[in-house]
Amino acid sequence: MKFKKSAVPRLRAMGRPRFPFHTFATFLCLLSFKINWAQEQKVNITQDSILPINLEEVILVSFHKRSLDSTYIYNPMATLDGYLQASTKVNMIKRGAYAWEPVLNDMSSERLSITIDGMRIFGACTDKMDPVTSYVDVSNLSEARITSGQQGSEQGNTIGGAIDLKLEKSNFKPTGWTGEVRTGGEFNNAAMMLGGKVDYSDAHFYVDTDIIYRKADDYNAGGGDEVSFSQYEKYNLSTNVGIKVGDGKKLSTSFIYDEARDVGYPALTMDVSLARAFIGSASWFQERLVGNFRNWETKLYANTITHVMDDTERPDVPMHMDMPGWSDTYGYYSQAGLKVGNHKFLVKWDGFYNKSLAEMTMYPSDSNEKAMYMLTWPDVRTFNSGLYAEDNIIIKESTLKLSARLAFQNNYVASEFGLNSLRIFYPDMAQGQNRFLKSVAAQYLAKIWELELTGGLAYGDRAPSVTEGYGFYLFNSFDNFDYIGDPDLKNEKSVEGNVGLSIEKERIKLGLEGHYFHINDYILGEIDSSLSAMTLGADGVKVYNNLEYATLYNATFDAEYEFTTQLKLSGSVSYHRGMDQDGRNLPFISPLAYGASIRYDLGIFTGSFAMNGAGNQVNFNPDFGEDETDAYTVFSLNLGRRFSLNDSSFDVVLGVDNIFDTYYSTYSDWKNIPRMGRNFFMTVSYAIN
Ligand SMILES: [Cu+2]
Repeated sequence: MKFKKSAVPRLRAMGRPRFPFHTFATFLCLLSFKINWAQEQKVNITQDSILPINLEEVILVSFHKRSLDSTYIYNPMATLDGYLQASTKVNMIKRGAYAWEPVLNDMSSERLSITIDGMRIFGACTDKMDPVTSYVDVSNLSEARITSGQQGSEQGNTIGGAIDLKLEKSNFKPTGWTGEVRTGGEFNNAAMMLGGKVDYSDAHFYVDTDIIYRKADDYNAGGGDEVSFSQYEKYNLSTNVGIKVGDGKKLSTSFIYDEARDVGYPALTMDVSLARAFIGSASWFQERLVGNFRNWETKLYANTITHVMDDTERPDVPMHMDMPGWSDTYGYYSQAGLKVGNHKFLVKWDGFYNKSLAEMTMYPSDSNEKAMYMLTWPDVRTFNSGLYAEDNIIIKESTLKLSARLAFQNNYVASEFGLNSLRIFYPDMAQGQNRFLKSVAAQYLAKIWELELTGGLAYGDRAPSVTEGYGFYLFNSFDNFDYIGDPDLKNEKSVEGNVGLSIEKERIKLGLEGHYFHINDYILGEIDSSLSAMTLGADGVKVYNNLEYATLYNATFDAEYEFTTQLKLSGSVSYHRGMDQDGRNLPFISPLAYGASIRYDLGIFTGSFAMNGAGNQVNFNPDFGEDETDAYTVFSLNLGRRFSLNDSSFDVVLGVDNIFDTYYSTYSDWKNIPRMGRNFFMTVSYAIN
């Protein structure tokens, strides 16, 4: 179960288990159909006669929104991690107060496709300290689109699903100049946030700029104990420019600079002195292409990440280490839509080239001994290019969506030194390697009276990640083993099915949803007792290998009751399970989780009271450092007030998370680091329209 320390977005009608209902926020859970092919356009669920078919959740992330309508409240303090955690589908693995790692269908980074406006980007940390989501801020975004399993294959090869973070753009709206400043604070960890934006937009041109600064000290767990090394500091600035070149033709660019410094990771043995990203793109859009093709969009992009780990602040380090990492990605995509009769097609061609390099230098405490140098990611070049197509077929009151992706991937170890190091274990290892990746999916949705039924079947595969294929003595502090990759791993192949059922009748909404994955050649580290660890104090070495298969499934039930349009009660419960072919538990599988909230929204005044919790983690795996995490339940409360002036507005939000100062940790807290104790927060924002 998740809970977050910061003021977070939350609140939606159909709540859910790991739902941190405890903050002010909002989100909108929509089963939405992609009507607009163009990247900038928002999903429109009302206009088309077609039923929604993607089991897609759209979380409104933007805090620039003015209106406190029934589905939207904003809390300027919320982090992107907080928003994602508020999602019904996403969990977050925490190693500290910053840079949580998203989990979808009990699968994380290497099994997901996480993109920023369709751009591929890869973290530069061998220890997963910098998920893609840590390189953007709420101030950059308008929404996060979450799709499950192969429904996410539009964004790239994936097993668990996709999260696409949409940048916020004025997009030629006739708003003229607008601006906003916002600030907020949290008492538990003396966190502060200061942000602002200035936008100009008219029918032919727009420019958006925003900037945000966040800083936090160590937080206190429930009961008052300080969690050392949980501080962080972050800056982010971004700008988007768009020019209308002619009728239906647009040129747009976006740029994000993100830098975090002095980030503590209490659950790990090292911290981060610098995590920095430059993320840029240029795109061309035109409404008409040849024939009946419409909404043609082509984007070129590049991003570069620098990640520097630091153990100099830690006491009693047995051996000091320097561990910098770099990840550069260059990519493109070009897509267009086509409507013929009751068919709606989308065709997309995409590709990226990534360069991942990470070093480790170990300095023995005896300064007469030589420092040891190795490449933990041996300058691995990944080239991936694929073709994606989907067809949405409308048949009376139902919709069938068929989709497929075929991609080619090449991996190449560019460092001779790194290659020779890996050849100690794999003497016949080739320097380069080609793979073909495939995905096919069918998703059906039908509406019968008030009942909405959906079901899907899909197949997809993925190549091993850089870590799984080429990692060299990567220490995992959770299970205390060094990990080594295997370049000859087979692709992981998933067969999945999903079913959903929802009823909406007058004031009641009920929903039931289930996902099942049978994954052949599931990649997991296994102990190789013939090898000895490099890291002092480690228990041994694990090598990534293909299990025969693994099965993962989850089911969620949620319900909502509307007393009046202003007062809503919602709740949910979810069950998750993940096992290998021998019935052995997989690591990081959620226990039973639940949540409920009551929410009041009168436009100028809003309030909510929420509860969430989880049962005992009965199905844990000690081989991966897990133990039985205890059950818990936490509560939160918040209140918001909007003051409207002439052409500006002023918002104040007050709240308290973890009201009873409960000491707890969840199954996804690295090494059981406790979550934040009672936390009062307050945010203030002022916007000029
Ligand atoms: Cu790191």
